[in-house]
Amino acid sequence: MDLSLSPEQRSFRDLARSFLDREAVPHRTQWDRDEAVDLAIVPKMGEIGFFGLTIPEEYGGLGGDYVTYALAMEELGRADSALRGIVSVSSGLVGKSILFFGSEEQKQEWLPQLATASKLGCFGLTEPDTGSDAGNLTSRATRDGDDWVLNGQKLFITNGTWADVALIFARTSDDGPRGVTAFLVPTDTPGFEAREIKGKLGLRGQATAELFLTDVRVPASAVVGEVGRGFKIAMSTLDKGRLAVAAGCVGIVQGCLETSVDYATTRTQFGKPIAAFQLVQDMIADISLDADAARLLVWRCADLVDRGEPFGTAASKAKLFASEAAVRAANLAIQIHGGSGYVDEYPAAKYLRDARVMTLYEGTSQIQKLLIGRAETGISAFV
Ligand code: COS
Repeated sequence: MDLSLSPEQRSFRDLARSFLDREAVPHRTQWDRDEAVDLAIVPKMGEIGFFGLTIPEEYGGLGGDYVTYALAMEELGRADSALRGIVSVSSGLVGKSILFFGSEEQKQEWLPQLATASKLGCFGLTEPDTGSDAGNLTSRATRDGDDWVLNGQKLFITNGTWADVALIFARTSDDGPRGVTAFLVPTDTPGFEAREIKGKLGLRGQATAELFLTDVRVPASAVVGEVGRGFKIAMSTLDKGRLAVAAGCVGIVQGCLETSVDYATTRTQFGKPIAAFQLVQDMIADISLDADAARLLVWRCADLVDRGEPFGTAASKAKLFASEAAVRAANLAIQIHGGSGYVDEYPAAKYLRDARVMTLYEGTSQIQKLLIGRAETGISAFV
């Protein structure tokens, strides 16, 4: 499905697809089994422009638009969501926080490295006791002379053990969300420790970690934006993050469609391809419809971002619909593949395992519904 894409947007999408079909698709099953992608692909993805797509040229990026970003995230989701996560956390959540809220010095130091993937970032918001209720996080930053000293724990942090820099959200006063501040912490700072979480259902090729901060000392220049404004940084960055997750989910739905059509048109039962059975076409039609609907919600949101319009609710709708659609599509893809869908020789099982977290992270489906409900009614169900 193409809708008013420019030649440049099509050409980046085609470049992304051919790169990923060559460099990622043949290896994704093994990476999934090994619980680690081959990190040699990361600088290659940096060269193609995945990490620098929406970073301005003056900071080493391509200065591209968000529709192109959505196309790139879709291709990553179709190929391997573990790779999509590495890009959207490092360049999306961390890079965008620095770009929109950081000092000139922070931009000069970190953006060229994040844009080319010579350095990776991780986003330290979630804690063991605060997931959805991010505004009540308990990690602390205490002023000590010109420095800040950070203590606390973070959980489920994508890129945690691979990152060179962590964007850590910590409490600088007891004022709920208004007492949270964002800090850029190089991960080789004494007292910073990352431990990988093993045994995940999906996204197994991606490093997910627990972070421990014990008397981590950073200078005042590590503060991103203003003291006490960290929650706003997290929330507005997550709005764009939700767009990236949604676009990745479109890629999962598209991948499920392609593998299902391929399987159903070649697998024969009762003397004909199973695609000739109406009940199989019913499932393929559902996946195809979800692909189009999710993609249109994603493109609508990306277009709003490109035009400088408010897009938070559109991002919640895209993320909610696309993530639920990805789970539905992967489940149907397994049904179409029968027993073959249950083993990793075909991609359907990995699509389902990877899709499952998409309705959880960067705001659960329930949080997205409450954000949409608040936007429609003007009444907050959070208080
Ligand atoms: N952009 C900019 N600012 C925002 C914002 C956004 N999208 N959302 C909230 N804010 C601001 C508010 O305007 C408010 O600012 P003031 O202090 O100036 O009034 C401040 O943040 C606190 O807002 P509030 O207390 O109303 O919080 P919300 O109700 O907006 O947020 C939810 C509550 C549950 C929606 C929020 O905590 C959330 O999104 N939780 C999910 C977190 C999440 O996605 N975690 C997964 C992370 S995986 S990396």
